[in-house]
Amino acid sequence: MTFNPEGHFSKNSSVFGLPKDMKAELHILPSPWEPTTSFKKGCKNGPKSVFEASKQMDLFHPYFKKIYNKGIQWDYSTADKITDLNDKASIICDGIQKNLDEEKIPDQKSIERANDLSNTYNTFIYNESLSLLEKNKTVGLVGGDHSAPFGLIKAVSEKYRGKFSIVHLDAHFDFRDAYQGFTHSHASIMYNIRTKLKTPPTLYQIGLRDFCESEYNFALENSKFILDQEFQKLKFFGTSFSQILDKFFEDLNENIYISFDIDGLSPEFCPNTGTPVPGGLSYNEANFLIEELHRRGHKLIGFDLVEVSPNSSLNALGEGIDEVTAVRLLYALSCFALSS
Ligand SMILES: [Mn+2]
Repeated sequence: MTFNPEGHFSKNSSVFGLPKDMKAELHILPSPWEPTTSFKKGCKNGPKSVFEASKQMDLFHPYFKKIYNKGIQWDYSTADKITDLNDKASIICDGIQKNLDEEKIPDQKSIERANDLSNTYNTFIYNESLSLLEKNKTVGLVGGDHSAPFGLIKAVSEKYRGKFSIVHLDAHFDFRDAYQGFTHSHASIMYNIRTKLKTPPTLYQIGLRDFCESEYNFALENSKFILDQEFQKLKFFGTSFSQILDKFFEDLNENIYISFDIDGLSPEFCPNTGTPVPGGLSYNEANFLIEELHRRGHKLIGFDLVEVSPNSSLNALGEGIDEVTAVRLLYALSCFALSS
């Protein structure tokens, strides 16, 4: 059967309604991983809701056109293995967080066990990513919380020997050293990238508007960043978004990895994410940023989209603004990767 993107997508189709057996240059790893989420849970349901929402989208892209013909595969088997691991780790992490809430000191053994499970998870994602990268596939990851892509970034970093930049969209720096005792917490991903990789990539951060002083000081030494307040102020005084990007990205490496925490956007586009913060980028700005990086000749060598939580009160998944927004960004990122 030939695939007709304007026809009806069968129930059995894969992500974006594409055929399941399609030869694909891009592989997406769905990761329902969120044991260390500290405020609102729910991003473990992100991959499923994004997958469902992807079937309601038209494939023809106004900028990237019909690049989907290069193929996108959704790796179904990954999610099952991660669900098991996430359930085990969550029981331990929830206990630790309950202790902290009651102002009790959590026992060190539990923290060690939680960290061991995070390491097992990271190794699994690292191995999955590495075997795909060795076949010259590009890998994207849909989380889950922001600790989810560490293994992927590590694998990409080894393949490119650190010769790339990470573009990080987020309301938070994610520079916490072991948040709540968890070395691989959702708030520590960029700290771990900068301190645990042999050849860490350069880091460009945008959307930042909720952080502690030590994270800010760490950022001064470890990344190029623009605080959301400064960014909004520049716009109020009439600097265009495109001019802001010109200056911010002037020394960006040709090869880039995009790490997209959905809470980098204004919360109207992600009301159910774990730690929403007022302010941030609009959906149109994020889309423009993705297209603009392609237009400037950058190559997208990997990406993640994390912290997407569906509205749990909706009966059917894939119909809330969180996943409807996320899936369009996922598609733009996928098209960018396929065009690289
Ligand atoms: Mn984050």
